[in-house]
Amino acid sequence: MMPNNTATQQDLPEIVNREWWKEIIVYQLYPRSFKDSDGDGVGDLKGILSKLDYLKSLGIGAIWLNPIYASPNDDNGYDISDYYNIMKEFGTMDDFDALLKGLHDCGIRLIMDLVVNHTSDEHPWFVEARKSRDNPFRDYYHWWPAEKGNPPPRFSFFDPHGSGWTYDETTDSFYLHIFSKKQPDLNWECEAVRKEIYKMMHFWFDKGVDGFRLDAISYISKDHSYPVVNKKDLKEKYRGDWSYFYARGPHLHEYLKEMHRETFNHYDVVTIAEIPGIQKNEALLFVHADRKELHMMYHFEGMGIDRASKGFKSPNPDGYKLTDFKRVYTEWDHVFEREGWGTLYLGNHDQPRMLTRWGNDNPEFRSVSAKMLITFLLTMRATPIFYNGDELGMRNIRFDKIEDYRDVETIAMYNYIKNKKSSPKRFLQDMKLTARDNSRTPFQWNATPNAGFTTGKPWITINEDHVFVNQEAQEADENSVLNYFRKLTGLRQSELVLIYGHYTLYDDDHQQVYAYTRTLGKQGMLIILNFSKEPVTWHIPDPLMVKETPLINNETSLQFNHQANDLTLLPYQALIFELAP
Ligand code: ISL
Repeated sequence: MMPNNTATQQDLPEIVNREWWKEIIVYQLYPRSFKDSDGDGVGDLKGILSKLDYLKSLGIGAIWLNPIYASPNDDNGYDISDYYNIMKEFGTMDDFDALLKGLHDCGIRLIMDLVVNHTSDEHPWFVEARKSRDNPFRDYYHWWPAEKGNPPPRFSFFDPHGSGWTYDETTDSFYLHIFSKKQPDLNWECEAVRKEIYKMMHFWFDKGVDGFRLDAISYISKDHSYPVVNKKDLKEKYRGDWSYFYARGPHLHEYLKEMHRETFNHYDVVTIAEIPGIQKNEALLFVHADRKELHMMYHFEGMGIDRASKGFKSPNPDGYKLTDFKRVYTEWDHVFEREGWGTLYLGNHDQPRMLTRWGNDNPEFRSVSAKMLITFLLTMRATPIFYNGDELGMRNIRFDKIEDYRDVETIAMYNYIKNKKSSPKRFLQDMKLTARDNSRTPFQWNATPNAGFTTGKPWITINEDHVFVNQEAQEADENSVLNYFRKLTGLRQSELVLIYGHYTLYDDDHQQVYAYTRTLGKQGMLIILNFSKEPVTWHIPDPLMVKETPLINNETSLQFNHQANDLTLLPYQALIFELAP
């Protein structure tokens, strides 16, 4: 959906290079947990199709669909065994074609999630490759012959022993897997691999898909000498980030250019690249239009500011500082000030629920803080990527026991800690806040026992709070988070200033208030967000002048002393004012 604003490029000289993918709101849909149509407890494509009206009502421009290809599901579809088929639990290719058509008929584009750094160990390429050292597919993967001794250690978060190499007896060799041992890494140095991947990309583009979210794409090129990683360097120079040794290999940009030339270049499509560990000064290497590589990417810097310096995904006991939050998103805005284009997210299938993490999921503040976070996401200068369920204000489930978890990462790390003879008590406590399964619980459609998600036994426990947090109840309530979300998507779609307008931060060291303007030509908006549970009085900085009544207020009241230009914000209050001309 393009903004219905009729302004043209000529009217808006400040806007460079309008593109549809800069103007959409992306809705990330986790198919396993969205809607089950056949009662097997797992969401599926027909389920999504049955909810088209709902999707259309959201005002979104595209869906990023998590992987739906054939997969043994070691990592919920991020282990693909056949790129040309649909996962059995999710349905058939006919279902896919119907879904694609259904979405397009509603004006919603479809961005597929594609994993090309690795395949499943059940992919026929790997099944062949492991048969013998001279198998024609051997070179498709990374091997270390055992006669050379043990390979230089590589860490895997998805392995109970933490090892990124697994020994394979048949050929007396180790193979590399950055993720679980059922996810062997593809060897991109092998030309045949690259050709196969491009061929497969054409298959999906020819069907009409509108782009790919490219999983862990910076990992595809590696240093094939597998240098020994010096622990001190890893800690001090690379802040413990293993991605420096897995990712950004010597041929990365060469491959991305080739990929662009061979595939994206032939279609009107978009790519959203996941680039763990990316630094600001590297970003434009990936997404500067002139480089003809990728279109957009997402970074992880914001996801680190609430973490403790030690422990696996341990949260900082004091939460996060708003000043850090503002700094990260402001600096990333500046990266794309003139070239490239950013994305923005506060949660996804790899992160806990945004409400629990960045807002406040206590009943008293849940609705208002969810709306405040929505306001932030939909008013920044970057394509917002919104995770399903956040439009209802869904929150972390906070499992007590390891048996409740389904995620390969959480289970592997639990066993890793036990294998190290440490107590997993602290780990389980931390996971309540940070585990990925917190965001993977089923979508809450209504208050019935399985939340309207399935008639069978759900693959993962449904949050008990669905009795009061669900879509049906929120449809009926004009002040619901859901209806607020719709109001904001509508506003973003109708105001180019919210998409392309220049971003200016005010009061960067204020600990409670995040305030910024977006300006384009003569038009301007001031966004004021109280990120705290305390009320706060905030002075609108000179010389800014706003219109008397706000365009958006997530509360029912407003305390505005016009004479003094002071606002007293309620906890988590969010306001959008038009600037007075
Ligand atoms: O989720 C993470 C750690 O908890 C990330 O480090 C994540 O592993 C990394 O961002 C890569 O993520 C992607 O590839 C993984 C898959 O498990 C994730 O779901 C996916 O987003 C392996 O394919």
